Amino acid sequence: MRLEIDSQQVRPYYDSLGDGMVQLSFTLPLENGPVAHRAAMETLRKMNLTEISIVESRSIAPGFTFFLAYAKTTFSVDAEQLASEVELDATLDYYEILKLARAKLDRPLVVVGATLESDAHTVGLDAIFNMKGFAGHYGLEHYFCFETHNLGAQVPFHRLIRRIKKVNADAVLISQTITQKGLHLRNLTKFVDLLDAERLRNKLIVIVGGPSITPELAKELGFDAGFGRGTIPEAVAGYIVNEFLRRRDV
Ligand code: B12
Repeated sequence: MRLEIDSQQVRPYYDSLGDGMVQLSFTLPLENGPVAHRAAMETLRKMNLTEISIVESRSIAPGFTFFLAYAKTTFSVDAEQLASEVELDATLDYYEILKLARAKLDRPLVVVGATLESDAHTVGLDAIFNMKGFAGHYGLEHYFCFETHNLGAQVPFHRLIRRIKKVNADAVLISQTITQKGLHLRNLTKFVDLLDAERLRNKLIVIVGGPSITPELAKELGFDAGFGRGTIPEAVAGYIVNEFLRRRDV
C-alpha cells in the first residue's frame, strides 16, 4: 500500500502517519523525585508540546536526572517550500573533475588539511582526504590534480599557518567536530583572523567541515565554503577546482 504524504504539511510521527509525536531526552540538574518530574513536565509544556508522557527518569549522578519523554507537536512544515529554497546539488563526479582538471589546470593544487587546536576527531577529515575515500568515493589523495598535506589531529594555529606558507597552499581544509560551549566558533573565527593578519586570507580557498557545519554558518564565520554531515569527497574536490578556476579566470 502506498501512503499519501502531503509534502506541504509534514509532521513527525511515531504510531501513525501525521500523529505529530516526538521523542526527547534531556537532563535536569535536580535530584530524581516528584519535583524533578514536575520540572521536566513544565519544561516540555514550555516547548508547546502536548500529550506529554515521561517514560523514563533516571538518576545519573547526585543531583542530576535524565528524562526520556514522548509528546505531541502541534505544527507542520512545508517541505515543498523548503525544496524550492535549497540550492540544487551540482556535484561533479570523480571522472568529470579529473577531466576538468586535465583540460584547465597546469599544475596540481596544493591542499592542506587539519583538525584545529584541541579537536581530536580526524575520521571526517580523513574521509575527505584518504586515498581509499569514504562510502565508495575516492578521497582527495586519489586525484592527480591535488598535492595533499593532511596534518591530522589537534594542530595548533601557528603550526597550520606555518605549513600553509611553507607549501604555498591553494586551499586549506579545517575540520571541527567539538561544539561544546561554542568552541568551534571561537577556533574558526580566530583562524580566519590569523589568516587576515598574515595577509593569507585572500590568497587561499578556505573551507571548513564537520557534522555541525552548514554552508551558511561557514560564510558567516568568514570561510569560502562549509560542508556538513554526509559530505562526499567529490563535493569538496569539485568545489576546490571550480573555485580555483573561477578566481584565476576573472
Ligand atoms: C569517534 C569519536 C571519537 C574518537 C575520535 C577518534 C578520531 N581519530 O577521530 C575519540 C574517542 C578520540 C573521541 C573523543 C571525544 N569525543 Co567524540 N565522537 C566520536 C563519534 C563516536 C564518531 C565521530 C566520527 O568519526 N564520525 C564519522 C565521520 C565520517 O563523520 P563526520 O565527522 O561527521 O565527518 C563527515 C562530515 O561532517 C564532513 N566533514 C568532517 N570534517 C570535515 C572537514 C572538511 C574540510 C570537509 C570538507 C568535510 C568534513 O565530511 C565527513 C564525511 O561525510 C561521535 C559520535 C557520532 N556518532 O558522531 C563522538 C562525538 C563527536 N564526540 C564527542 C565528545 C564530547 C568527545 C569528547 C569530548 C569525549 C570526552 N569527554 O572525552 C572527546 C574529545 C576529544 C577531543 N579532544 O577532541 C561528542 C561531541 C559533542 C559536541 N558536539 O561537542 C560526540 C557527538 C558524541 C556525543 N554524542 O556526545 N570521539
